[in-house]
Amino acid sequence: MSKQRILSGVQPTGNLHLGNYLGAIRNWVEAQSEYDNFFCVVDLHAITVPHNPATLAQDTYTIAALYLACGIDLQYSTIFVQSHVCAHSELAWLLNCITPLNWLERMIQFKEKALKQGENVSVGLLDYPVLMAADILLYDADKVPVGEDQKQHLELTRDLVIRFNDKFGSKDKPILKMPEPLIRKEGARVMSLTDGTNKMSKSDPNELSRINLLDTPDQIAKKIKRCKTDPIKGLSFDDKDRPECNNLLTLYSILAGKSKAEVAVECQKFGWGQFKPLLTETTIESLKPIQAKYHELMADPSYLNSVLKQGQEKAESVANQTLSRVKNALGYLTIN
Ligand code: ATP
Ligand code: LTN
Repeated sequence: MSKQRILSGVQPTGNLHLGNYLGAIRNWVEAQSEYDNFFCVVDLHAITVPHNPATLAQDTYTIAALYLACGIDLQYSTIFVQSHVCAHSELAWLLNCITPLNWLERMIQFKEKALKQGENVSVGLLDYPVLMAADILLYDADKVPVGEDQKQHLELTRDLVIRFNDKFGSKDKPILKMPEPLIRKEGARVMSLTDGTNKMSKSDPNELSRINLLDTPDQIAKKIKRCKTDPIKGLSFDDKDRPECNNLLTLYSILAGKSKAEVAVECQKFGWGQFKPLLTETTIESLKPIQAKYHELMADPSYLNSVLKQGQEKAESVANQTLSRVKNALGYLTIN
């Protein structure tokens, strides 16, 4: 039997942080041998908020290199850049025309990001989930591994599949494949270091709120030293009044590869003065191999170029077939 297909992506909108790693990429890496995987750098999504043209290309390279540095293996996975495969934009347009406007207006991420943009909200920001649906559906993905924040977008994708297949397919001949979200419990929502009730995010203007995968040991030490804590003695998980404590213990547990129960026992009598150096050391050590591999890859742009070129070809061959299927179902004229 052929393997199930996975598709996921990250936007080149800044440095990858521990939330992106633990919520998404680490899970891609762990499961990759069981699936046929497509991982894209979603650069079309990156311009849905104001962006800097001078850094977009470099940021795209960085994310692709980090995929490899985190352990994405080309034996199992294809890495490509979203804008290199035109079918993404084209399918997004076709899906736009069957998407009710009010489905998009109620997306939480849209509402949150629109609030931050003030006057300057683009149509692209509203349309973001439709482009994401196109990314997923072009590859007939079975599973989409993402962090908790993307759950609503996956639900919209699933609603679009039902709507499209109802209108243009038949029960025994669905045009689009129904994808499932793959959201791991641990690490699905890493919180900000400066506010345990907000998710860690690339777009938070406060650098101290996140640990980036490429942070130096000094930066990591500084951020953990300054991170928000509480005055309660002893450390424990799952106390609703201690979101920061839960977040930092969770980070430690995942990065140290220890179970929650082990960490609960180890840290129950700790004060922050004892715990913070431990978390600092663990974080620095777990990021070291990723950083070393990243710098090695960035020193050889021709290799990275060839990876992305091959990725483009492989992605195109799958995506174009789906696009033709969709266009046929919609009744478009074809000429040979
Ligand atoms: P932005 O702040 O620009 O929206 P982001 O930090 O949310 O960016 P994305 O590129 O939107 O990052 O997300 C890439 C992947 O990382 C997605 O699967 C997303 O669910 C996951 N992710 C992002 N932030 C977190 C977080 N704090 N905890 C767990 N997973 C996260
Ligand atoms: N919206 C996602 C990024 C993204 C994505 C995708 C994830 C764009 N297209 C397709 C999974 C599958 C985010 O993490 N902000």
